[in-house]
Amino acid sequence: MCPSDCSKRFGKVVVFIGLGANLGDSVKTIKSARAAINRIAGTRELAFSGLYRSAPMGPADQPDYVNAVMAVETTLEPLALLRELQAIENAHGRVRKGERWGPRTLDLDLLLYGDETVASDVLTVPHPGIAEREFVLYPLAEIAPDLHIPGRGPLADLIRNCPQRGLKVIDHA
Ligand code: A4P
Ligand code: MG
Repeated sequence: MCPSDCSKRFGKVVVFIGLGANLGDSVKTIKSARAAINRIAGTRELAFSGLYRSAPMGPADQPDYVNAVMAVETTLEPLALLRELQAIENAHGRVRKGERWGPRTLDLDLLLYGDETVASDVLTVPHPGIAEREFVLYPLAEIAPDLHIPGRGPLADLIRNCPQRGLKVIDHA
């Protein structure tokens, strides 16, 4: 017989991934990362937001960012998925210089993993910045307006508390 938590262990989980880039051809990189995420075993795209441009959060002496949010369903556990995302970052020329919020060719953040919370040395889910970042909240609302963020509340409430400051849609797939 199936154990009580079998749907979580054997089923698919809906996951939201934040994509960001601000070095090189950022639009091309985001599109290439989307294709690479679709090639992860047991993982399939459900929705992809428009591409948004925004001023950098953090050090100002870096180019504007291109951001998007992608919904997938996956059979992978959170840590296995994080490793896949980091491999895709690396394959797109990501260099980690240790500078907080410094420029990067590609950043893939695991924003939400179903309604689970994860708090370990290497992974925090929901992503700690999810509630304050316009470049996450607005693309998220475009593809999942009714979302509830574990521990933070309805996405619609978070959006109300996060006015748009120069975020621009630049492309729709
Ligand atoms: N990690 C923990 N939780 C997570 C998670 N939910 N998703 C750990 C992904 N990684 C997670 O990440 C550092 C470590 O965080 C990883 O080794 C992983 O184990 P990193 O990608 O190597 O470094 P980082 O991205 O510089 O750090 P951080 O603090 O995650 O930065 P953020 O939050 O990703 O912010 N401005 C605009 N306009 N748009 C942006 O997209 N992005 C950033 C980076 C700064 N400014 C930005 C944007
Ligand atoms: Mg990151």
